[in-house]
Amino acid sequence: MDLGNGKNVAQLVVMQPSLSSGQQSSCASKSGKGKSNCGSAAGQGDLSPEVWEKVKNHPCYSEEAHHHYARMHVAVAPACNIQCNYCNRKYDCSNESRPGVVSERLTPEQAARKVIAVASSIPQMTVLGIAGPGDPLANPDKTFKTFELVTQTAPDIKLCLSTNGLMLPDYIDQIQALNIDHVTITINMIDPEIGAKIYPWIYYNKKRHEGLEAAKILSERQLLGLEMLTARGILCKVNSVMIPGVNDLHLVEVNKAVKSRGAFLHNIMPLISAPEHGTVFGLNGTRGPTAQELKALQDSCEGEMNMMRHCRQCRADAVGLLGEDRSNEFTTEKVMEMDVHYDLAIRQAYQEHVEKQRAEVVVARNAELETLAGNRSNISILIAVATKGSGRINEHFGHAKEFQVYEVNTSGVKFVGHRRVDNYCQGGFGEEERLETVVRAIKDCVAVFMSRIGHCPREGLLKAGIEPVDRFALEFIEQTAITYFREYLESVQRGEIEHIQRGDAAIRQGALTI
Ligand code: CLF
Ligand code: SF4
Repeated sequence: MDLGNGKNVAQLVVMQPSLSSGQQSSCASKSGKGKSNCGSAAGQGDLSPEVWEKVKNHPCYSEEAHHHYARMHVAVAPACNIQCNYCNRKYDCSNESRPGVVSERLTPEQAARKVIAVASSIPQMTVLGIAGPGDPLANPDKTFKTFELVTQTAPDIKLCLSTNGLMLPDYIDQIQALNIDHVTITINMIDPEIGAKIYPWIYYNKKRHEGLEAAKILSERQLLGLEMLTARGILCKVNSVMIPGVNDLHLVEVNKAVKSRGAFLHNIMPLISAPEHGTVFGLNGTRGPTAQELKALQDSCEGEMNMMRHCRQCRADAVGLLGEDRSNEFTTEKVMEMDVHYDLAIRQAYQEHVEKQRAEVVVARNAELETLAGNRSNISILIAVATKGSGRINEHFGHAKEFQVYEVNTSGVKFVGHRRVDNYCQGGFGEEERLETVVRAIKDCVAVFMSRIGHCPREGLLKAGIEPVDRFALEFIEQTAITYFREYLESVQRGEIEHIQRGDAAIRQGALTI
């Protein structure tokens, strides 16, 4: 099938480095393990068909989908109506974005053209989000106009909105009328005393409010907006920034409050804080959480409610799979020069191909899980993985800019987070300093999987007590993580190795560029 740009579906498959030609070609019958889950379980589980349809290829609402499907953001919303102490207006919105200046602000017309250009080139791009760089609902005309224009040309693209929630109750009708099925609200507190430490002021009803009063209004509006959306069947995700010493303990209460109001997913993200960002928290030395502090809080909130653990705190103009950014390929200048041709059939054909690959991952994992049947142990390990996506181990150690972290025990395998690093290999040479940052980021892991690794970093990892594993190159992550765990457990049970509780690891806090 021709894409109109000289490429066909087969060529697009080859263009995606992470999409191998399918070493295993059986099809999944069913996936999922009962409970509706946005953790590692793939498949519909006990979600209704209607909800499954909304989440199945949304990379943020389904952890499993994020290995296969991409999102894009368009930066059409520059203004904001509140001030968060973790935000510097010169940078992207920290609700949804890492601190990095947005390259370009777009008009709705420019944004719509960009979306169509990306959708034509990246057929697994399934979601358009508007997340800043300010607040989308502080810029309602630009936000809704952009969604309207995109829907006219590309009705298959899911629409997604992320807001601080202050103006949300006023726009519920418009959100529903435009079929915006996914709304994220950033809720960092339900107690104004805590809110006053996070928000110095808000601008509401043509007036600036400060301190407790500001936090009270914001909290009431956020919770009201959440209730109104869920009453209409719109899927809501709640983002919370974990700020140690300010709201970390309180977020368990926030979790209960949003769960009781029907939120579908809770995404607790680490505070990104460094003096160079010029934020209040960055300048007053408020630190972000460690990897294990974040995981412990996420674990404690994980009950019936799904916790998101794969958020990349992406920029307001990010394009691509979560964790990658292809926005440089789609600058306004480049988009204007592109011969844009939107073909729904091509996109659907490509996505069918992705679905087959996705099913293979699940079948392989479930078959491997059977080999652990009857084996009960309290041992649980973390494994870091270098991957470019598609659920495979397909990244060279030296090229990895992040490692995905999986927890494995006799109950199964679960994605529990990711760690950003400086890639070890620089122009063909490894850098010792960079290896140290990698080790700091994954030192709570027993092993790290990669497609290839050089001699020096291999030795360095071994010295740090982390086993480098390249024997599973190009194979499925979850399946091989279970294989590795089974072998590890057998070695422990035979007394050949001793299982040692690992230490904590660092979440990278510096300025990020993706
Ligand atoms: Fe964008 Fe947000 Fe929609 Fe996703 S991002 S508006 S829900 S399409 Fe996703 Fe990025 Fe995390 Fe946001 S990884 S920052 S949760
Ligand atoms: Fe910054 Fe977003 Fe907070 Fe507004 S809502 S102050 S843009 S982090």
